[in-house]
Amino acid sequence: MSLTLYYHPLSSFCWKALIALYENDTPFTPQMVDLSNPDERAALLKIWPIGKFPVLRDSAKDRIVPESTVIIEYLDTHYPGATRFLPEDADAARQTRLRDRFYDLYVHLPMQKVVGDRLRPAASRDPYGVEEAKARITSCYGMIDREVASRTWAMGETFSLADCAAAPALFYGNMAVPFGAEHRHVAAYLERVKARPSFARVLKEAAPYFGMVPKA
Ligand SMILES: N[C@@H](CCC(=O)N[C@@H](CS)C(=O)NCC(=O)O)C(=O)O
Repeated sequence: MSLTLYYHPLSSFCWKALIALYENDTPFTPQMVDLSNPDERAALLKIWPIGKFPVLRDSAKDRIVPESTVIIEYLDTHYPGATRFLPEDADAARQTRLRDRFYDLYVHLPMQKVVGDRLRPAASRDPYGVEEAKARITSCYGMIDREVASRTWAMGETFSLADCAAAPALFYGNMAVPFGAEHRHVAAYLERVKARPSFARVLKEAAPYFGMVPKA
C-alpha cells in the first residue's frame, strides 16, 4: 500500500479527500495528525510547510501531494476507480473545476471563518468579518438551491469532484448558517450526499469527535 493520508477525522477539507478515497475503495494508510501535538505538527510541516491537511504521500512514486483538489485529481490520474472525479470532456471538466472552486472559496472558507471565530478569545473576535462570511454563504445557498433543484449531484447525474467539495462545505455550512426553508433543495441535496456510502463512512468515522466542534 503506497498511499498515506495525513488527516484528522473532523477536518472538513480532509473529508473531501476521504470521500474520493472511499468512493473507489482506494487502499491507503490513514495517518491521523493531532495539530496540538508539537511533534505531529512538526512532522506535517516537514512534508508541507503550509501546515494544513489533507496531505497525501505516495511512497511508490516518491511524491507528496497537498491540497484536497489536487489530491483528488492525483487519485483520478494515478489510481483511477469506478468513480471518475473529472469528466474527459474539457468543457465539462472546466465546469466541474469551477464548482470545486466555488464550494471551496465561497462556501467552505467562509464557513471556516464563522466556525474559526468561535475559537478566538473574546477580545480578538471579528464580528464584521463573520457577518460578511455569513452573507457570502447565504448568497451561495441561493445559487446552489437553483442549481440542484433539477439534478441529483452538483454537476448533474454523475458524482464528481464537485460533490467531494460540496459535501463538507454544506455539512458544516449548515451548522454555521442553517439552510432555512427557502433553501430546501440545498437541504435535500445534502441529504443525498450524506446517504452516499463514501460520505456516510466519513461521517460515521467523524462522529466520535463531533463534541470538539465549536458551537455558536
Ligand atoms: N486549501 C486546502 C485547505 C486545507 C485546510 O484548510 N485544512 C484545515 C483543516 S480543514 C487545516 O489544516 N487547518 C489547520 C491549520 O490551519 O492550522 C485544501 O484544500 O486542502
